[in-house]
Amino acid sequence: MSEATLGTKNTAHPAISAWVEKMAKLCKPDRVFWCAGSEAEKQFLTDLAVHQGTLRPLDQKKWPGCYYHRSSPNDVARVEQFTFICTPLKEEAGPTNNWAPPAQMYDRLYCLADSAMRGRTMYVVPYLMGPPGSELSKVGVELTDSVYVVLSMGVMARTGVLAYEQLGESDDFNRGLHCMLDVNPERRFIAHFPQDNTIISVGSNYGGNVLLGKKCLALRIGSYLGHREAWMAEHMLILGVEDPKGEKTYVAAAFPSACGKTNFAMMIPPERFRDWKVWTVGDDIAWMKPGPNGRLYAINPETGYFGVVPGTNFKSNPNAMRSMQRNTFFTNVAITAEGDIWWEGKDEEPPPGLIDWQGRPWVKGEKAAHPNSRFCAPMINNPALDPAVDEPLGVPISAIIFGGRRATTMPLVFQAFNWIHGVYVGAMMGSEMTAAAFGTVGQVRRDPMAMLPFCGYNMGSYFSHWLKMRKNLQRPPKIFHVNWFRKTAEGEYLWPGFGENMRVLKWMVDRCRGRVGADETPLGWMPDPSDIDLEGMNYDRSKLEEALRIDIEDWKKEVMSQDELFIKLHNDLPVELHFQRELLISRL
Ligand code: SAT
Ligand code: MN
Repeated sequence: MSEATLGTKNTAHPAISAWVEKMAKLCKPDRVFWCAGSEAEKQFLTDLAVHQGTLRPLDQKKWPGCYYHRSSPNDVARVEQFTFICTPLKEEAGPTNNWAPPAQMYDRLYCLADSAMRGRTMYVVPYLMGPPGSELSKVGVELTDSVYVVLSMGVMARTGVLAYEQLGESDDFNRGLHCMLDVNPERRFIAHFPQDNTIISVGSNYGGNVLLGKKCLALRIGSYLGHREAWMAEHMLILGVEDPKGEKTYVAAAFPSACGKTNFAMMIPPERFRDWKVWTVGDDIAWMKPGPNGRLYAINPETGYFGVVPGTNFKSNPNAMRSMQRNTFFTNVAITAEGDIWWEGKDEEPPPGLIDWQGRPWVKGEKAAHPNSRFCAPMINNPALDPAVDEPLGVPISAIIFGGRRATTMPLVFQAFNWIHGVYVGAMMGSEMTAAAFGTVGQVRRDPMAMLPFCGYNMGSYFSHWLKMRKNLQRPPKIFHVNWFRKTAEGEYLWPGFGENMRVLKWMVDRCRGRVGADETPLGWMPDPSDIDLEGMNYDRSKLEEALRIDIEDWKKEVMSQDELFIKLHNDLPVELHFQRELLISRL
């Protein structure tokens, strides 16, 4: 393909054509570039980004196909305070979301977008979330004036003309508009219009705010659509555990951000489990729907990993390290003049002449990489990528795992008595604030199902939706809660975590397959400590007993502290959750 034909209009779809025309009229770009998703196009856009200074090639011997990007220092993370759910009624967005009336927000954002692309190019990025041909997959079209976004979308989603094929003549596609503006936090909004299947994001260029297929479509709009269409959009990793006989069991797990979802999704079992294998389906998002045999099936709508870099090394997550070895974009890590990169927690010592994420010579004691610096890597690089990732039906989920970062109270693992109890357990999920985070140390920040920043409608209705889904499942997944982060009074971790989590995962798989017993406790079904395989591990069984201990006094406090969430959501909280709490109190 010659450069002249790159970017030419590539669909006659009436609704797409009309909408792009309308947005182009508003934003007034010098040029509209229609992305087709070809290799030639990717090369052309990469060269352009390098020429513009948006991307910088890394040392291509060491980091083939990898590029460096530095963001504005004020634009390094998601912005919950500027994220809006614009449903016609405030109650539809619920008490956990920022809300604005749709008409008012459209006015405000159209005003900001007016002429915003003068002198710039508007890229039209058609994309597909999910495997081609899957009933669960969704089509989106993102309009953006950022080449970095176009290229990152190419990693994270199936972009290009294949999206048109999935769409056919249907008008059911997500409309996403992204304008960088001057990347100013005062003009930064991430607005969702669920009833129009529309997203408008302005004033940012950070992944979670601008790769509109990810949190915006796959979770916020997705959860709204799932409620309407009887499926589930969840902030969950999906992995497959293969036992020595080759039998695979799939689990989905929800942990709040920064609790090791990517590490768990890419886990390498310890030596004792060398005949076992963990396969990654996804590390962040699961779309799930009842399927054959009354089971819940899940797809990963994404095609890449947008992971936190600091702390990632060949010990903590070898498969993530291999995933980012080529064709990866690194944002806000530290770099050298030779195009090598470094971050806190990398295997090697910092190289000489390091430039920090803000472009200044690095000074020891200062952050070299931003704590939320990211890699954007294609999933096909992952040596443990499950071939079923492209399966249109998805994979059958045997277990759903909830977890948080809790220094106290929460035992290493327990299994909910049933689905309704499990929904209660997921709804009360949370992390304890550490000294580094805002708030009081030890206070629990509730993050129901790890969806607090991502649920695109009323959280109470979202719980009801979870409860209703049970009716469409003859064989619902078992629900578990884990906590890898419990500490002794002296502040020492009771469980080593990382690959050793395989031992707990095996117990859960065995539970799903009816191969191991459990003790009934006030919290749920718990393992007899002797049922957790500790062989080949330099670890004291008394620590495991401590990690599994139920402290009744702590649990009384736990139940009391759930008041805050119950009061916040009381208008729409399903009664089942009240009853579950009462039952827990009576068991305690
Ligand atoms: O910040 S992002 O939403 O892009 C990533 C995450 O928090 O999972
Ligand atoms: Mn996430």
